Amino acid sequence: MMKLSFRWYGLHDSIPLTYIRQVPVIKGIVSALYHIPVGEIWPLKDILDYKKHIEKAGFEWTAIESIPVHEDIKLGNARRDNWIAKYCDSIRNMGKAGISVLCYNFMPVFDWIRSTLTMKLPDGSTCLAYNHETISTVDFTKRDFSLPGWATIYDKKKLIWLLDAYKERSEEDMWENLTYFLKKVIPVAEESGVRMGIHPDDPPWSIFDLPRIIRNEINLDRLLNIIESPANSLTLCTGSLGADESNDMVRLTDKYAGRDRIVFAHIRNIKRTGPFSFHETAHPTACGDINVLEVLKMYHKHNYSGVMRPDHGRMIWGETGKPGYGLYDRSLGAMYIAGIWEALNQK
Ligand code: DNO
Repeated sequence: MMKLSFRWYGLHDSIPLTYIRQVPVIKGIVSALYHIPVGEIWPLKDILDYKKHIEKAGFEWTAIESIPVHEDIKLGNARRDNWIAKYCDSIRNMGKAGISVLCYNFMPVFDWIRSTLTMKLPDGSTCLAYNHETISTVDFTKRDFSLPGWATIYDKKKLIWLLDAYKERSEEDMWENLTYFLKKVIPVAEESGVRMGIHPDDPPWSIFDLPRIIRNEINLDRLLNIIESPANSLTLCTGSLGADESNDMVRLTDKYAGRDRIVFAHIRNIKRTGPFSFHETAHPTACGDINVLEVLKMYHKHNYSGVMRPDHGRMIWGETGKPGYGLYDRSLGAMYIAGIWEALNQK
């Protein structure tokens, strides 16, 4: 049974679990311990308390998204062993708590990035959008450069320091550092009953000259080949990879679900607006360039039993909240996915 889930940002999320409970098809919650600083160990007790809270609301905690990977690990700095040991302890603890899916990413400095968080669509809703020209003109040498609001986890000084550090890292260095990390954490994940699913780079190309490697089929194959283990798997995100036209999401879903190397499915739709530019859309196939129906057929064909969630939605009905993570449009997305899944089950 595929586990349809909903991402929830914890006690500070403006959306309470009781609201998510009213979306009839949602069985699981995807979340993280947001109070633990990047790199530090997730204590078993904190995981168990949070899990209890989620279960009391009537859900299973189906996946952790994410335990962030410390920049020292991605950079291959001397201190990485210390952070990797802590990462391993967090994996052990989640395993002890009975949570078996871990999403993470290996993007340098930035997680997903957009040029605007409030692009207006013709129907009056707003969405996140990415325009490469706008992003390329951000000048980090200017003291007053600005990025969309959420990209402020680092202060400007630290950000510039990090960007400089990555100037000396090539894509091959990133592969080396990822391999080093996986060789240490995957055996621990195996022992702990945890499957890790790397999230692709979003968007799937280089930004600000940073080396980004999880962005196409060749590289996904390379990643999976580093360790042939179910614990070394994918979070397949249709909207991230699909922003690049050459990533055929139907075929890739078929391929990787067929090999049981997807542990977490992110269903998001986007519309490409030019080379290296796109905006996000509502989930249905007709709204964007991702054939969501065919993607779901592939998951169904391979009896996918992992976690799935509607990813980024638009802001509709006047809702305000975390960019991409409002309640309303993601709920519509969940209903759409569940409807298709039910129909596929009838065949
Ligand atoms: C964006 C998300 C990502 C994802 C991380 C996983 O909305 O899909 O932020 O959670 O990249 O580590």
